[in-house]
Amino acid sequence: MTAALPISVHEPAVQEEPMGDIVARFLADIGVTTVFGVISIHNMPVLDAIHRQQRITFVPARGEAGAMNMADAYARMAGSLGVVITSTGTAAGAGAGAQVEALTAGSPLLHITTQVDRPFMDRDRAAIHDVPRQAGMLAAISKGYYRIWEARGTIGTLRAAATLALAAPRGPVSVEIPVDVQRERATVPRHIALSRTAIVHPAGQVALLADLVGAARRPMLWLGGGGRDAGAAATELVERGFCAVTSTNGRAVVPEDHPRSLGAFNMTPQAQAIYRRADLMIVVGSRLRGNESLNNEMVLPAPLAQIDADAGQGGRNYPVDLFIHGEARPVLEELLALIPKKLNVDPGFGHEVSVARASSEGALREQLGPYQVVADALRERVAAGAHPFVRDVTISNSTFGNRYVAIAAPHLGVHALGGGIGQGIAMAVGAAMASPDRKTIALIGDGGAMVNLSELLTAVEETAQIVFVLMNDKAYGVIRNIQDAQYRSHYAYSALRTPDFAQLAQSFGLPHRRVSRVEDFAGALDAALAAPGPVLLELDMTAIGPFGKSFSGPPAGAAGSAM
Ligand SMILES: Cc1ncc(C[n+]2csc(CCOP(=O)(O)OP(=O)(O)O)c2C)c(N)n1
Repeated sequence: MTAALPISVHEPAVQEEPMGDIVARFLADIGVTTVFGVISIHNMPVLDAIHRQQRITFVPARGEAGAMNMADAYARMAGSLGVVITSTGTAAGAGAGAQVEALTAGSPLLHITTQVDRPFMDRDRAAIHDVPRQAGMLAAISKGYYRIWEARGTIGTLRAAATLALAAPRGPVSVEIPVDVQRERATVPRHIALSRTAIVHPAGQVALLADLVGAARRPMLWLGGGGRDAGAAATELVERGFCAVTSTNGRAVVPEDHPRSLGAFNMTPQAQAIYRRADLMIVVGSRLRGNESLNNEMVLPAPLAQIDADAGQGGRNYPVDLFIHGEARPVLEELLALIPKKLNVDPGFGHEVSVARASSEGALREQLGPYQVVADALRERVAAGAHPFVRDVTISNSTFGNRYVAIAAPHLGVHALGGGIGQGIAMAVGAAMASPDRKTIALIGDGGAMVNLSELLTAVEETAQIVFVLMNDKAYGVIRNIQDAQYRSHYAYSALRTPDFAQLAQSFGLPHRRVSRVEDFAGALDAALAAPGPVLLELDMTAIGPFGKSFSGPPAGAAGSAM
């Protein structure tokens, strides 16, 4: 008698699939749940597969710039990979300004764009949608750039791109997929997962930093966006005796209301007096940006130490006594292990910092005039409600939104770090998609709103939980103030025809309320926060009147204005 052979039925490890399906499966397998973009003939194989597979929510934006801003804000809010899919040529170009913002802010973004068919690519043969030097454009605005030449390379290339985007220092990575490659089929592995890369900082360096800390009586931390993951360690350093200050991108790395922190009041005369008193500053993951350091001429404490995940940033903007190439969290954790539980620091310094902070806030309030009421109403609600707070480039944000209105955690603040107006509406949509349980508050201007108005429709279509607070002065207010200050009030090109926002919102199906008296703002804001879906809350600044003191850009260092 012969024993029956066991019959083994098993799935083959690999099977042939259309390339678009491979891309869609890759994204879902690595945990992507939401993708933003605009459909086009050159990306339809991928978007068709995303739709068929039903594992990912695709948010159709009205334009590529908006889609890019949405993916960027989503990534900042979720702390994970943001994904945007565009088409080749004009479409990839339309997203470029917004991708520059993602690059500036170090957002982990995967930009999947396309290319014409391979025989026409890079040859200036006038194929539709072609731009002959697209690769150069993408390389210039990306942390990394890849092209998928053949479908069998899809997984390897996408994995490399996503890993690079997520590795510190994070940033947007672009991948071009020629449309004929998207139509190919290939066999690729079935089980996909991403590995993470980490920087191992050199041994012995943190001990040198600990020596500096041991010798300091008034040590400070300057915390930037690179410190966002190091909140617990940074806050512990503050508890042990450090004082802190943050950049705009590093807001809330230590709690913004901590008595030993200047918050983001980082350039006031009071802050500068504190820097002159401090005897050590450790700069953690910050570029010390021009508009936050008087173009690097603001005097910072000595010695100055710097921790950064980007080796090339070492000493770039300020000469430093010690540079540690590493990631903020492991470096600060090692530092904590090397220093005492209570530092031997000047007991009065924390008090000086509290006074400087209060005095900076008081001076700011003076400048606001009637808008104190608006600033206070937002300040009372944003952190308490853990609302995501998205900010365009406006007078209201450059004065109070970027520092006076506290946020509850670093990821809850999204701001156009590169200074480009018009990104707030789309960023609010991306933030809201990442945070559906909390109402996102977006503080925007009428000038910025006009740039990407169409994305209000995306907000309506997605029932995004957003209150848009629109500061409508019917002008490019910042520009007008600069014209007052530097151009003898010659108002060239700064007046702005804006639509009747009530009518516009009605046609969009977007609830709208106009506030013409500041006293009505807090109540209107509460009603908007309580309403489902997006709401447009317009402040009629022409009725309310001007700020107490005009804001005409951050004070400039010798290199000129930083606006
Ligand atoms: C993309 C881009 N274009 C132009 C500018 C120059 N700019 C800086 S502020 C500003 C005005 C913004 O107007 P608005 O949104 O109404 O805000 P307000 O200044 O009135 O507070 C302009 C045009 C810019 N920063 N970014």
